[in-house]
Order: sequence, then C-alpha cells, then structure tokens
Amino acid sequence: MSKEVIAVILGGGAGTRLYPLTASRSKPAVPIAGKYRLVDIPISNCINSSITRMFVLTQFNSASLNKHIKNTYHFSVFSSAFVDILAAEQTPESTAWYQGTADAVRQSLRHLSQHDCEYVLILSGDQLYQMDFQKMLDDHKAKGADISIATIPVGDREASDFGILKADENNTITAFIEKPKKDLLPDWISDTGPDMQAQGRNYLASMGIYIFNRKLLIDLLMDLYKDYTDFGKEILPRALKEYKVTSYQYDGYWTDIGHIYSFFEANLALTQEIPPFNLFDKSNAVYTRARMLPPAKISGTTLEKTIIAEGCIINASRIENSVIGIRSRVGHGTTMVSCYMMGSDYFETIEEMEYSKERGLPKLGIGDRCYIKNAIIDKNCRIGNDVRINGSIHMENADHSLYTIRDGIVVIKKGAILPDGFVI
Ligand code: ADQ
Ligand code: ADP
Repeated sequence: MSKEVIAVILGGGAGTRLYPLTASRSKPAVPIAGKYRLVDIPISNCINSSITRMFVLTQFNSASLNKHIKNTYHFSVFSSAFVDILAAEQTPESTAWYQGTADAVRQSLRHLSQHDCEYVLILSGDQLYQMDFQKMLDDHKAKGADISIATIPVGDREASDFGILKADENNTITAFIEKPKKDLLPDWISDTGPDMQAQGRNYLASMGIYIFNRKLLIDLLMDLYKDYTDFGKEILPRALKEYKVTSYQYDGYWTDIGHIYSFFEANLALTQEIPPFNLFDKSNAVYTRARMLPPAKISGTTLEKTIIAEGCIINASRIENSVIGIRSRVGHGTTMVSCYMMGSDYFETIEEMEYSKERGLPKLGIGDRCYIKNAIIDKNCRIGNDVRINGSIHMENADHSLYTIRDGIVVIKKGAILPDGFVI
C-alpha cells in the first residue's frame, strides 16, 4: 500500500448542476449504475491503485453519505487505510463555507497534515473512469514535476466546459485557460496525435485530477496563493509560470458526469454490449456496500440492453436500454425505454402495500400499464398505474414539485408520488 500518497476527493460544491438529485443528499451520495454511489468511483480507483488513505470533501454532510462510507469501506485495524468525510465546517480560523476547490482543499490541510505523505492526489467526485493513479505518480516522479495534471484530448463541442492547456514536447505545461469561450478556441489547438485528430479531438483538457508535491501544496494554499480559492481559475494558470507543471495524457474512457444529461448518458451507456466503462473488469472492480439483497425476480418481461440490480421484482412487458436499481418493483404491462430507475431504500411489506392501497397511495415502485421514456426516477418513488412519462428533446426545461425536466430528460424527484393516470 502506498504510504506516499493521500487522496483528497472533491465531493461537490453547491450541487446545482445535478439538481434535483442533490436536493436532499450530497453529491457523493447520488446513486449510479443501479447499486453504487458517485463517491464509489474515485474511492475504487484509489483502492485499485493501492492508495488507501482518502478524504472526501463535501459541502453538506448527509447521514446517508456517512452511513454508506462507514458500512462500505472497512479496513484492517493493522493498516493505516481510511476514508474520512470532511464536511465544510466553521473553525476558529474560518467562519466561511468552502468557496471553491482550492479553498476546500485548504480547509482540509489541518486534517491532512496529521498524516505522513509526500504527494497529494486531488480528484473530482463526479467523473466516470477507471484509472491507475500509480502510473500517473510514476510519471510525476520521472519528470521531476512539482504538479501534474491528468489530461485528455477533447473536441470543439466540449472544449469550453474544461480547463484547456498547452504543453511542450516534454509535456511541460506552458499555458492553461479555464473554460475558454468558443471564439478563443482556435488559439488553444494542440498536436494530440493522428488518432485523436482523426476524431476531431484537438484540445488538451484538464481532467481535474492533480498530483501536488505535499510541501508545495501547503506553501501555495497557506501562504503564497492564500487569497486564491479555485485551482482551475486561479492557481494552475499562475503556478505553471513559477513551477514545473506537467501533463499526464490519459487515453482511456473518462467522462464528466456533473450534469443531468451527462449523468443520464453515462448510466445508460453501461447497458451497451461492451460498455466503455466496464463494471465486469475484475482487476478494476468498483466497490460498494454489500447489501445481502435477494436476486432479482423477473416474469413476462422482454429485456433489451438492460441492467437489473439485486432485489428487484419485475413484471413489466418490456424494458429497453435502461438501468434498474436495487429493490425496484415494476408492474404488469409496463414499458420502459431509456430510463434510469434508482430503486428503493427498503421493501414494502404485503401489509404496507395493502395499507397504501386503502389510502389510495400507489405501491413503492412503478405500477401496471405505464409507459416511461427518457426519465431518471430517483429513489423511493411511487408511480401509479397507467402513468405516461415521455421525455423528449422538444420539452422545455421545467421545475415542478414532483419532477424536473432538463435537456429532454424527466427527473422524478426522490420519494415523489405520481397518482394513477398521471401524464408528463
Ligand atoms: P469543474 O468540474 O467545472 O472543472 P469545479 O466546479 O471547480 O470545476 O469542480 C471540480 C470538482 O470539485 C467537482 O467534483 C465539484 O463537485 C467539486 N467541488 C467544487 N467545489 C467544491 C467545494 N467547495 N467543496 C467540495 N467539492 C467541491 C474542473 C476543472 C477543469 C477541468 C474539469 C474536468 O476546474 O479545469 O477541466 O474539472 O472535469
Ligand atoms: P439516498 O441518499 O439514497 O437518497 P437516504 O440514504 O437518505 O437515501 O436513505 C437511505 C437509508 O434510509 C436506507 O438505508 C434505508 O434503510 C432508510 N430508509 C429510507 N426511507 C425509509 C423508509 N420509508 N422505511 C424504512 N427505511 C427507510
């Protein structure tokens, strides 16, 4: 296990981009791929890279995040491994909440400095990828870098969403601009190699994954750059003028899932025959809580490109291109196309179902004869019979008490109750 590195996972700022999934939980706790939570991705990547000391920084500390981390990541008492959540807190030195990414890391230094390490690995909490950080660390050491930034070639469409940089022939970064406007892009084209150029990926983007030499990080955040609060906007563009900042180019699958649209696409991409993000890769396992749920029970359903998690009871007629999360129940005659159903936190007993029925409340899950397309259904929803949800790109963005529409995707809010015959 690497004693050289401590990882700091940026679990989420204000969380507005993934709203309403973050309305009642912190971003690291958002469920993905039917049975995991967002924070499981960076934590699993660290464990698979033999980095076993991690802090997760979050703006608000939910009971469910604490419970998840506590119940999932058990390490031997003889090891130094830990996953600790640091929620934005007020201290004698600071009465402010985390301002930006650098500010969040600055506030964690108090905790970090109690541990030995030579390098600090800073990760985002909202990305889907499988990466060996040891290779990046080897590269950082081999180049004698002060700071390394993991980079990936991107195309015109996405370039303005990222930090874009230029590097020389030794991969030393010579220029960095955070989220350049479209009209500036022509100045930021790099030679990304013939394969990438053929795909139109001509810009080198920062993946928001950084290795800092520990001493430099402390000096920068506590002294030299103590007034700056953001890595991408303020710290990195300045640091590369004074220190050796290198690019570690990554060519595997990596996607940002910080928006409803990208989150939805990344989940549904898992249903492809050979998905770019491979949950079945034993050497790159994704860890999560072992819940001891019963196997899924399915009857009369045509399943096409679909993932069904444990504990589900499915009687639908057809489910296509969808991810169905833990403990989901889907009634007879229902059709689901391109949906991410997160599932439920508990099973309703037969008595509870009877009680719900007497009060005219739909059962937990999805009822009979529904048609649901292009939707994310958050946890613990009760969707009645004959409900029709038909998300489409032609819909305007909207926010309703029971659901939100973003980029044509209908997001049913956590615990929402949609009565029989409801139409969206
Ligand atoms: P963004 O992801 O847009 O760009 P930012 O909003 O600063 O940058 O968030 C980075 C990560 O930190 C996210 O996971 C976010 O949730 C988290 N975060 C933000 N503020 C936080 C806070 N106060 N406390 C805890 N966590 C916080 C960044 C870089 C770009 C790069 C992209 C790659 O700035 O240069 O291209 O990541 O995705
Ligand atoms: P999430 O972060 O996934 O949105 P929470 O974590 O707030 O959800 O809730 C998850 C936990 O709450 C589960 O472990 C479950 O045991 C419990 N829970 C939530 N609602 C109920 C309920 N109505 N009955 C029993 N347990 C519940």
